[in-house]
Amino acid sequence: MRKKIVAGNWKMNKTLDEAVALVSEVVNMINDEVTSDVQVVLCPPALYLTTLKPYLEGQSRIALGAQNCHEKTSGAYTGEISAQMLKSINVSYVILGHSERRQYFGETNAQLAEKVNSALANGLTPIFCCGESLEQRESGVHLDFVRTQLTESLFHLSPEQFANIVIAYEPIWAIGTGLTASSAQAQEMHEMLRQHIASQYGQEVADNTSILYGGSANEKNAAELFAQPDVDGGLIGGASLKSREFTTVVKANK
Ligand code: 3PY
Repeated sequence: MRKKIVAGNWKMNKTLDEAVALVSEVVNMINDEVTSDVQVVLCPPALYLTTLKPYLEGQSRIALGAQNCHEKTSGAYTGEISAQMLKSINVSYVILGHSERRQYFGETNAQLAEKVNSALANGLTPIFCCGESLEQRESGVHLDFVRTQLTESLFHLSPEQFANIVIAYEPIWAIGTGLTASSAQAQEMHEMLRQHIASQYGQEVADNTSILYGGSANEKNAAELFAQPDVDGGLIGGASLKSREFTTVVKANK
């Protein structure tokens, strides 16, 4: 049985005080209101992870994640953070390959394969992001493009390693634009992704892989997106920055 997951990608937002307040509120609301077995992952800026950790003590349903890591374990990489460092402060998840990292920092499928390796070697669960641009969708190459992202960054893994991967489909045209894929568009892509995983690793591995939808998912559209058979949750941007909205999205993943 695959896990239902709702992860909040805070991106480069919040001061420390605001981050502490948001985590405290989210923990209280989730504990008071969420009855399902959904796994919640909070991904604040890396700078705050150590400070926020104690607020999640004993909260097995709420884990911490980072938004990126470097592919090397240590060394002369000024300004970077490694998977080993994240593990040493007990972070559990790491978002890899968000389209903003691909677009603004030039991350490639090959580099992401190395980041995935480093994350897994250090016991982190990668939330691997994939997704096409509007031009790719309009020219009909979107399914192939996203398939290739998985093939080139993930398909060197063994089935045992792949079992630790979470996928997040985030169409670039729906990120920060207020546009969302329709539930039918999301389902079409997620179904294709699951088939693609099955073709490499077999149906059991594919059926056990959590595939999240991201890209302007919010409290209004989450329930319909999460109701799709191949949508196992969400990677939530703007709506994860407000405790009430985020909790409503988490509650929608029944
Ligand atoms: C969005 O919701 O826009 C995101 O990019 C989530 O990662």
